[in-house]
Amino acid sequence: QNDHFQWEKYLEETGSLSAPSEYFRQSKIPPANDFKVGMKLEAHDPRNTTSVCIATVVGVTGARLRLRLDGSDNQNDFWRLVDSPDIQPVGTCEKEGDLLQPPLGYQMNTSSWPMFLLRTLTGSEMAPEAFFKKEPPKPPLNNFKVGMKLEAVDRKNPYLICPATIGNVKGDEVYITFDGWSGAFNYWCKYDCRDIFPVGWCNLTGDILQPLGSNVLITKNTTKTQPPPSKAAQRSMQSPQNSAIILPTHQTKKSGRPKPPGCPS
Ligand code: MLZ
Repeated sequence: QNDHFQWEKYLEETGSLSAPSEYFRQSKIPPANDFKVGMKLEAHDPRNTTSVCIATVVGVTGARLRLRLDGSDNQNDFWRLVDSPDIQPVGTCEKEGDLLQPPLGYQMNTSSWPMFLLRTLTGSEMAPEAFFKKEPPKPPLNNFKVGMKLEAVDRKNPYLICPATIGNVKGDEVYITFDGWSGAFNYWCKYDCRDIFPVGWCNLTGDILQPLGSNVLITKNTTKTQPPPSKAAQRSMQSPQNSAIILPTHQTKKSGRPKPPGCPS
């Protein structure tokens, strides 16, 4: 855990506040992840959300599962929290009188689907009901403020959870920006969206929090007399352009980490 990003120093250096955990639609104590690779479950097809498919756990990361729909390819894996409403035990669909659907991009002839389904489920390990956790309730209001720090899924690289800042707030929506990265990864989402987490989430779940991008803009409060920290933090959130210095992050300090192609700076 220790070579990953450390919030404490960064919050202090930037004079910023983290968004309180009760602002998020996440459990205060992250849910236990008991799933094992190879287990099967039912999942809503992310590309066709009205259909429920059989999925296999192909990875476990923090409180999340890496899922692959049976009968689909390996290029469309997706990640879900263990308390996501998008996943359920095998048998749920049938109990509700629905039919399991082939995933979008089912590679074989549709007529082979019933037999495929039978084969894929026969002898497989089904994830027990107790592994699926209840989705936490929605916080009643959007309390996020511009400048607050958080951890957020990079939707272009959804396996990544990265240090982020609230860049804007409009009604029920928040604008997620990624620290040290150009705007290419930014997105708007609802304040109760399941892709955003309080500072410390990855540390608690064992997921890996990504390092900052290489363009970290540290904005510091330059007033000579040090006001009490909470106020200072508040102020720098309201007027972040007091003074700006570009600090190299630890990954540039290690020097020579080549930038991946197509990586915006
Ligand atoms: N290899 C990818 C990672 C970018 C991750 C950014 N996260 C905010 C890229 O350079 O495009």
